[in-house]
Amino acid sequence: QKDYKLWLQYDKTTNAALASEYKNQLQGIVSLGNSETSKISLKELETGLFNMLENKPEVFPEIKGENKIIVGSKSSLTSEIQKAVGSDFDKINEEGFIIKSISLKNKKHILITAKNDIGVLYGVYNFLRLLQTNKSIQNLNIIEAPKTNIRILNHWDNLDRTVERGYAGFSLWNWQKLPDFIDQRYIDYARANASVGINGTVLTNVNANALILTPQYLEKVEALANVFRPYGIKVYLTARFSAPIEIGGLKTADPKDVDVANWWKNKAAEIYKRIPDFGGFLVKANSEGQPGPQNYGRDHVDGANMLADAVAPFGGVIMWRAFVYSEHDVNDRAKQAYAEFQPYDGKFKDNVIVQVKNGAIDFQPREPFHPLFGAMPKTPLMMEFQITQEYLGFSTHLVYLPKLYQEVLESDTYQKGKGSLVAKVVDGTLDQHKLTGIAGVSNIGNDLNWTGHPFAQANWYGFGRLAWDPYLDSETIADEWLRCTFSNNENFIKPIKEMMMQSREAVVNYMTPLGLHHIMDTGHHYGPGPWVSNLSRPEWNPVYYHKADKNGIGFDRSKTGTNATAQYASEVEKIFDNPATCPEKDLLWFHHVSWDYKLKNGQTLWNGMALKYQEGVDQVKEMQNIWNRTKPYVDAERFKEVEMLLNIQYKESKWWRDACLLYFQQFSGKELPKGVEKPNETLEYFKSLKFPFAPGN
Ligand code: BDP
Repeated sequence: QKDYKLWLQYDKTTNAALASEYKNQLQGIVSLGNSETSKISLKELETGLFNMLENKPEVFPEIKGENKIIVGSKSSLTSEIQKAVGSDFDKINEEGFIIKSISLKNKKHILITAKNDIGVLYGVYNFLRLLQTNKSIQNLNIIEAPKTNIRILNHWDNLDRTVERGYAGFSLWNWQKLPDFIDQRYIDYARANASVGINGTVLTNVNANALILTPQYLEKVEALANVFRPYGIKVYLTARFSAPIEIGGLKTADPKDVDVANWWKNKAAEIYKRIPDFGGFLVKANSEGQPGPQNYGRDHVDGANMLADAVAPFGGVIMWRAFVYSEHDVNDRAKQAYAEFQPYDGKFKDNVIVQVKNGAIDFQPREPFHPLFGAMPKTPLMMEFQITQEYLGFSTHLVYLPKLYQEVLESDTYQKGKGSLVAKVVDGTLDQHKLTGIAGVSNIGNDLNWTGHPFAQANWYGFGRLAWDPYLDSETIADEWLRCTFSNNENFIKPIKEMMMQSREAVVNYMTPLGLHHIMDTGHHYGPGPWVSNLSRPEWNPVYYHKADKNGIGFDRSKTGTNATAQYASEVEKIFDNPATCPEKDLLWFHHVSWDYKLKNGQTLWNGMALKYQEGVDQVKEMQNIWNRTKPYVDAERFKEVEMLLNIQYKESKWWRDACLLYFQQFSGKELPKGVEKPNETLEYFKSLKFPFAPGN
């Protein structure tokens, strides 16, 4: 099955001129290392070249003749080759690589090298990508290194193999058969991650189960760690804060209690004995009912630092999440993480990194960047993106997320003046932090195609690429991914790339245009539910977020409202605070404006909003048209899959448009403007739809 192979299709190079250039320059492999990782590098090169060029490359133990591809880390290179590399090694870090056309005794070769074997493997994938994307391999001089240290997937996988917010089947981890049964998928998973530079995986849900820390499960975790290690991937676990009580037999989990601290120290020692390169813990504490230090009158710093001490002797890291909001302060949920965490700046131990979601609410189709970015200069902060599409149509809607990621990463926090991009917080350059990272909540399950939607593979791929380099352009990434996954044919690439690039704006338009947010139906977040108002916690209700009434719509977070805008640097605050300067895409996030409010295009807010909903639907229709024209360039199976999924997306986009407009119309009291299709159903009908078995709950 083609889509199992992800972006590692290694299809035959059909361009004859290029194929002969490649064959000419790649007359065999010289492989200099013999670690497990080196063997993977060699095998990958052999597989890639064999498939793309259709002849099995010969492998040599040493350099003979010319036009060889030489692979090996620095220490395996002869002094002559080292000389050819010159000072390039100084330009890369421990995971970086060099791909270079070199000349040895007047013979040309291509060298892939790095300080370590894992860098060589990254170099191999990068090199194969050149061929996959039909680039020239003459006069190569590529020097690359990842810009962040921790490039990690967060699996929200439960021990019973259900996946919270997972829409691609069950968890990959078969805990029952581990450690003895090593599913080939574990290896293929590691390979796919390594190919985009992902170097960590949190195996378990942030809503954690303490059982994972018992010997019975640690043995299984160890088996996975052994599989992932040669691919440069470290294993991390979520730590349930109350584990000392639940599995340790203690009466408390108070972080200031000596027995508790010792329990965690011993637990860490036990884990590191099995898994010497264990990455550390990800912790969700005192958030949405999870236990934490506040249960004992302590704070996040106490909790994080206690765990940090436990893993510090082994080089472990604590990723402590800032996703907190409490039912006791319902004035504005968007303000709470900042209010709680910002004062802790500088108080965490060196091996703690605070993990912050991209926006202040929760992975919405669009959110302004989280105000914590840039606001805790003395604390390493890592980005948390969601790859799984909890609020963006599950794995049914085609939404290219790197566009969203890029929008956040290139936002300017102004915390140190103009140019203080979120990306600079994330890569540590803004405040000179060594510990850096990007996390992505995984969209992977045991579906044959891994991610449910063939195009959701692009979100996994693109996440990895941006974690490696947060400054990459999402369009470049889409181009790469399409070529590696489908075809190099321009007749395919051009329209489909455009389709991907507009897909994110389409979902914003048909779900939550102009800064609306969190109006999905309740619990499962499937479909529209702007009317929901009966949940126990006010800030779980969509009505709390849109605040529609006779006077208008939107959440006033400006000075006249909750003053959330004051959490941003003054330059940003000023822009967001004034409806006239606030970007219209964020208007209703920050302002409650009247139905007659004039938008920049001259439309009233009501008309403009209705037209945006319609535009979203039209965009999906256009995506269908574009896809249908590519039939000649795609294998029948993937063509059909995407065709069917786009049909569902189209239906659901209309559902969103109609349900939301009918609901909001009750308040605006206005007719739909010309150009917006009339709903075929009533509001009552939409309200009556119930989905108790929606996936991912
Ligand atoms: C929300 C999800 C919930 C997660 C929570 C989190 O609805 O399932 O547990 O975030 O990130 O988006 O902890």
